[in-house]
Amino acid sequence: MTRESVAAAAERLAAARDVTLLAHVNPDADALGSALALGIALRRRGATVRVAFAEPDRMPESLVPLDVCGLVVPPAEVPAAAELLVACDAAAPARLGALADRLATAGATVMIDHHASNPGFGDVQVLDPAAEATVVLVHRVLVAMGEPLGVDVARCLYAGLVTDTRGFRTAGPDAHRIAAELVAAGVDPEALVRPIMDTHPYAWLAALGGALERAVLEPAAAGGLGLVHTTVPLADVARFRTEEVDGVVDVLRTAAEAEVAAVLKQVAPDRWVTSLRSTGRVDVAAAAIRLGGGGHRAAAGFTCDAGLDDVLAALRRALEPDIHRSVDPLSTQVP
Ligand SMILES: [Mn+2]
Repeated sequence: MTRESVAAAAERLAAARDVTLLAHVNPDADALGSALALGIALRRRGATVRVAFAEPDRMPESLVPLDVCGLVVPPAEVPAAAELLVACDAAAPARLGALADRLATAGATVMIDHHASNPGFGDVQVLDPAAEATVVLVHRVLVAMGEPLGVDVARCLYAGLVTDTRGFRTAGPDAHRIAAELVAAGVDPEALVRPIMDTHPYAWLAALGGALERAVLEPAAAGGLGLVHTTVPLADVARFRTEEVDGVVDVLRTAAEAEVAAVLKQVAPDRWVTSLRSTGRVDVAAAAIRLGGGGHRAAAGFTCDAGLDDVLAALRRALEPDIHRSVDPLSTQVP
């Protein structure tokens, strides 16, 4: 990523009167934190601002406190032709879901993202796979705009930073320096982070216990580095928030015998959204891309329309070193 693209993004944003900021579908703290941090700063400057995402139909409950200005609007309120459209943390246009068509109709588009699988899109592309989170790039843009942070913007940035780095485990020196700046701006890390990362309804504990009980270790998978996988059934996906369901993989990944952890979430009878994690020796983004998904080397995901056994078979093949060149792992995707 170039200094020029950050400067170009800052210039467009500073001059904009009306800005539409989009997060990816099923937005996480990095996507919404990025969009809201920019949105709050731009609103402060007097611009008309809205933040939106195509689905689901409401904000993740734990992230609602970040939207102090009430910037999030339903997708129906996104203009058909936005003046300036900013895509945040979306690895590809398709990650904007039903709002991806707004890229073509917008007066100008800025893309801010840190996914290695991002092919590049938009008029201005702030894309840096070395950045730990998209909020790191948003921070650079805000600095280039000469914007003071303020506690509300700082909280949005911190939320994205702490979650995408799993509590700063994957954060480099720059990200730690940014964190120090955010705390100095007034962020209370424990008060901010606990509701986002460490708070679940009591009923979730039993459901989590079930998911862990169903865990299966396959030591020979992933080229002998090991795969541990489990499922979250439709009833639990429907009953609990993404804050609960998406946390299962963080427990599963602690299995020492497996390099790769996979949680298969049933979102419809024959539709599974799979979260993949690795400790770094296996590139799970490469496996996810083979299965139509994407992500990062150590954290990725894909969606499969198939029965559970077929999804698992496709996953095992996608994780095998070299085999993907001779076997199409998608061949069993649609039964
Ligand atoms: Mn991110």
